[in-house]
Amino acid sequence: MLNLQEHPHRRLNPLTGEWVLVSPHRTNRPWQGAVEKSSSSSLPPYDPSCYLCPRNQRAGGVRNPDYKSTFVFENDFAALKPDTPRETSNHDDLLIAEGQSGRCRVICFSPRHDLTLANMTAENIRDVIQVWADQYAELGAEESIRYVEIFENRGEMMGASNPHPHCQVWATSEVPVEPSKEQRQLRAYLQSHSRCLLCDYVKLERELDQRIVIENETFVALVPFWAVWPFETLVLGKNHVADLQQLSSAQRSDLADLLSKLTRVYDRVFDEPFPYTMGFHQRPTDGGAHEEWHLHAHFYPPLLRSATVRKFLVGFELLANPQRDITPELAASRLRELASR
Ligand code: H2U
Ligand code: ZN
Repeated sequence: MLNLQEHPHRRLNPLTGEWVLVSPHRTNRPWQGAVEKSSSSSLPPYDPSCYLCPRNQRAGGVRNPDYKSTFVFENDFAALKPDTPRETSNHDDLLIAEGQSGRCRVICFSPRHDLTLANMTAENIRDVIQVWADQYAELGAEESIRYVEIFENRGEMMGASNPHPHCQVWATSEVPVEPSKEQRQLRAYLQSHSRCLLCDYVKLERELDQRIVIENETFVALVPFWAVWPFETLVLGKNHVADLQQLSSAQRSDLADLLSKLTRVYDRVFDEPFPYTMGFHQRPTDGGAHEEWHLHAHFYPPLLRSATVRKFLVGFELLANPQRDITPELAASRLRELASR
């Protein structure tokens, strides 16, 4: 009998169609690899050298306004530009390229340099959610924008360039790789089952109650059955909502409540600010109805067994498929225990 808490096995991610290898028996192996330095130093509420703090000058010379809550600006080093020619080139079906246009923006969550989602109030997080929804609508309404990706890199380990609470928005003229995979899978499931994959998934997880971390009226945070990162979570609505803009006022408050609780749980895992990349996947803005799309957010934190030991996707993971040792069920029970403190 296959025991998922004991025997090596692989699990299918139905959102991407990709597999992850789970090796529960391996959790006791010794570790003599890299130990990253822990980054907990207390920050001032205002840093005169921070390019995101109010009134300060950014690279390129523009000065930030004296903003009081959130602040959005065009990324001074944007990876995508609105006026790029969208031509394609194809050399013998082997060297294929397509011009990509788009826009990149930065959203500051707060004028306070020393805050994070975990120590902002739920009301302030709600203001941020409002800005996310507005940016999704505004950028998505542009003729050439087919997809809007909102994401936060938190902590030096994840490449955040600055501790000031902020996220990025990249709006692109094509649907990028990860949301494309999800779209294909969501569509195929809708066609074969006549129901939404994520509506069914959240219902099943709530019935089983093995991987749920926290939930409120509208949203659930759970460690997905197919999680790759040790403490990865998926935040999803109990009801079918396709994008941030469609959330009602009460649902936005519930999302703020959930994000506030989840980020606080994360900071308790190693009693240190918990690094992660998080971001939303939502309905493409290409004009399609996209009944298959169900708004959700992924949290991908790299930490493994302490604030200084991280997981790397190398070796077999880079050449074959991702692998994990601690089971998603164990990770969920650890997070759930921290949530109840
Ligand atoms: P990250 O911390 O996730 O790298 O986001 C910060 C972004 O801010 C980054 O994309 C931009 C960088 O290009 N930036 C500016 O737009 N202006 C600046 O003065 C510095 C950084
Ligand atoms: Zn700052």
